[in-house]
Amino acid sequence: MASTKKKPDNPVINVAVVGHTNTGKTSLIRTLLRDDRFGKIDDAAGTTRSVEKSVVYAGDEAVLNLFDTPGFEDSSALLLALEALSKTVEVKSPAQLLREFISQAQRYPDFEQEIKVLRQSLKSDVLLYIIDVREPLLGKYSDEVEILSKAGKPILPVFNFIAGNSESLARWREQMTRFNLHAALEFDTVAFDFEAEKRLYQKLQSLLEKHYDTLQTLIDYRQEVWHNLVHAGAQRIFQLLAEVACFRQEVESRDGIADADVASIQNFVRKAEQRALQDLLTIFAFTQVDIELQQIAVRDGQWELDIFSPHALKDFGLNAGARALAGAAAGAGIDLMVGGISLGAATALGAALGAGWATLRRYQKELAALWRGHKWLCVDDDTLSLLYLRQRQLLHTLTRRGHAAQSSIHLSDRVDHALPEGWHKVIKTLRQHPEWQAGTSTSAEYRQIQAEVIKWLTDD
Ligand SMILES: Nc1nc2c(ncn2[C@@H]2O[C@H](COP(=O)(O)OP(=O)(O)OP(=O)(O)O)[C@@H](O)[C@H]2O)c(=O)[nH]1
Ligand SMILES: [Mg+2]
Repeated sequence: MASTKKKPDNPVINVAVVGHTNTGKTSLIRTLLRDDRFGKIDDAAGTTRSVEKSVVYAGDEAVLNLFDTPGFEDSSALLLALEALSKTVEVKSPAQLLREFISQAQRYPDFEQEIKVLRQSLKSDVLLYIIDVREPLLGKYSDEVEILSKAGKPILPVFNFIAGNSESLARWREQMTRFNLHAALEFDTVAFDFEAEKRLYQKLQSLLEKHYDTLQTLIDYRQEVWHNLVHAGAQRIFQLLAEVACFRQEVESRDGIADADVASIQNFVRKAEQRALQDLLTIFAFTQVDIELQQIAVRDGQWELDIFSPHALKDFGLNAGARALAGAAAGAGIDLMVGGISLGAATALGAALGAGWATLRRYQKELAALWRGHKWLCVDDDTLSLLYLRQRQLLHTLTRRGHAAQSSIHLSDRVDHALPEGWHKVIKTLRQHPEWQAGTSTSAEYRQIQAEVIKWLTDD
C-alpha cells in the first residue's frame, strides 16, 4: 500500500465508498485509481470482505484516501438492532449510537461486515453511496441510507449502471431527494471518461467546502494528465501516418512489379500499425482484460482484421470495389507513384492519356519519368484512410472507458467514418516527402501538418 504523504495544513480527505453489496464499489475505485489490479470484483454478492485503503495523488501529493468497504446485506435487520440498542443505552447523538453498537460488536456476529462499514463511515469525511439503479426501490435501501446518515457525514449518492436505464435513474434520483440528498452523481464505469471523474470531484467540492482548494488541485492535476495522455496518443497516430504515407520504394524492374515487393510493403504496413496499436494500449495502460471488455477487435496484440482485407475497408465505410477500379497499379493496398502523383489515387494517368494534349501536358513530367522508368511503389489512399480511421476509433475507445467494466457496450456503434477536411491534401503532402518518414523532421511544414492531424484527433 502506498504511503500517505501530505502537508499538515492540507489533510488528506477520507472517502468511504459504501453501499449495498454488488453495486460496483470496488469497480468505481479501480476506475478512479486507473488500476485494474485493485481489489476483487465479481458478479457475486459479498466480494469485498474487509476495508481496504487506496490513495489518489495529485503528483506526489496524496489527496484522497479511498476506503473500499464490504457491501450491506441485511440493512433492515441492522436498523432494527440499532433501534433496539437505542432503547437500552443512553446516547447523545446517532453517531454515538453507532459507536456504542460497534463497541458491542461481539454481540452481533451477523453484522460483522456492516460493522466494518459503520466504523469506516465514522472515521471518514464523506461517504460515496453507490447505487445500482437497475434495482427496484426497496425498503432495504432506505434503511441503508437511514443507517449511514447516523454517522453524521455528508453523503454523495452515486448512480451506477446508468447506461440504458434512464427511467429507473429518475426514480432513484427522486428517492434520494426525499432523503435530502440533493447532490448526486451519475457514473458508469463502462463509459467512464475524464469528464465523469471531474464531476465527481466537483460534487465533493460542494460537499466539503474546507477541502475545496485541495480538490481543485486534484482536478487541475488530473486534467493535465488526461490532456497529456490524449495528446501522446494522437501524436503516436500521426507518427504512424507519416511512417506509412511517406514511404516509397523505387521500382527497379522494367517489366512490371514483383509480387515479392508488394508483399514486403504490405508487411511493412502491418508491422507499423501493430507497433502503433501496442504503443497506444501502453500509453493508456490498457490490458488484455480491458481490450476484451471494450470489445476492441484485437487479438494477440494484432487487429483481428488485416488492414488489407476488403472487410476492413467495408467496416469503415470505404468502398472495397473502388480500390480495384481505381486502377491500383500494383496490387491490393499498394499504388504506383510516378513523379509526384500516385496513379490509383488520381486515376490520373489513365484519364490523362485519353484526355488530349492539354491534360497530357499537365502530366508531362510524370509521364516522362514513367517512360524513363522512375517509378515508386507507395501505400494507396484507402489503406492510409483505413489506418487513420482505425487508430482514431481506437483512441476514442481508449479515452472513454472504465477499468472495471465486466460487460461492455459497443463503443464502435458510435463511430463516425468521415475523414477530416483537408485529409487528402495532408496525404498528398506527406507522400511528397519521403525524408519525413523517420518522424524527426524539424521543418515548419512537417510540424504544421503534425499539429493539424493532432488537432483533428483531439478536437472531438
Ligand atoms: N455493466 C456494468 N457493470 C458494472 C459496472 N460497475 C460494476 N459492474 C459490475 O458489477 C459487478 C459487481 O461489481 P463490484 O465492483 O465487485 O461490486 P461491489 O459493490 O464492490 O461488490 P461487493 O464487494 O460484493 O459488495 C461486477 O461484475 C462488475 O463488473 C458498470 O458501471 N456497468
Ligand atoms: Mg467490492
